[in-house]
Amino acid sequence: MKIKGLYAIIDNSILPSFSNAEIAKKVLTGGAQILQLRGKGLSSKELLEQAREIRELTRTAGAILIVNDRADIALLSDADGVHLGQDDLPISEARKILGKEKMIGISTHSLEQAVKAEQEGADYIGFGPVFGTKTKADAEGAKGLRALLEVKQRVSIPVVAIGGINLENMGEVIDAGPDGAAVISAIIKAENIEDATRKFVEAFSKSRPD
Ligand code: 3NM
Repeated sequence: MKIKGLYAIIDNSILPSFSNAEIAKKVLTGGAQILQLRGKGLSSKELLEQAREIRELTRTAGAILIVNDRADIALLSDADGVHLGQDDLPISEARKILGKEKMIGISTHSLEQAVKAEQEGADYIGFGPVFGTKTKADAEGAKGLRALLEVKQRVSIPVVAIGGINLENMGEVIDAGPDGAAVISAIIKAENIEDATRKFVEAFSKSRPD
């Protein structure tokens, strides 16, 4: 299982007319192979139920499922891993819950954090926000493509670019060399979620045919 290509983040707080499972079905239909369930504001019970439902969908599709923030929910839903923020459980503590088999990713916002995450045993990092974004209320200022390139050159674990990525800027993001690109609003707010997903997946597969 590799973190590579489109990393679709499922968060129906920005599209409440659909459930997270419904959005997951759409992005899977569009060909996404990595999904993260981001359940900010959900109760633990709701998040676990949703994670289990989306686990079944991703298993059938042969896709990776990562749970945002919650190592306990990742374990209980048998997801493939957890994605941590800088203020969540430290990687070493999350590892005690998840063991070596599950993936641990962490959001980073500087070269220092990226290097530290690798030293601490992260399986992959998110880096951003590359561009300005309104999706994350407490996001830092845009870091830009040059910073992304620098991070990619300095760490050997997979780097997933995040923040303000859309179909217009996807090409230049890919040129900066990340292993993956995480997208929320440009997929979930698209008129046709399946089509938008497909275009992101294709943008990667055209530039990185392997
Ligand atoms: N994390 P969109 S930016 C969840 O910088 C998140 O770590 C970020 O949403 C970080 O694709 C971000 O709609 C929001 O810009 C990404």
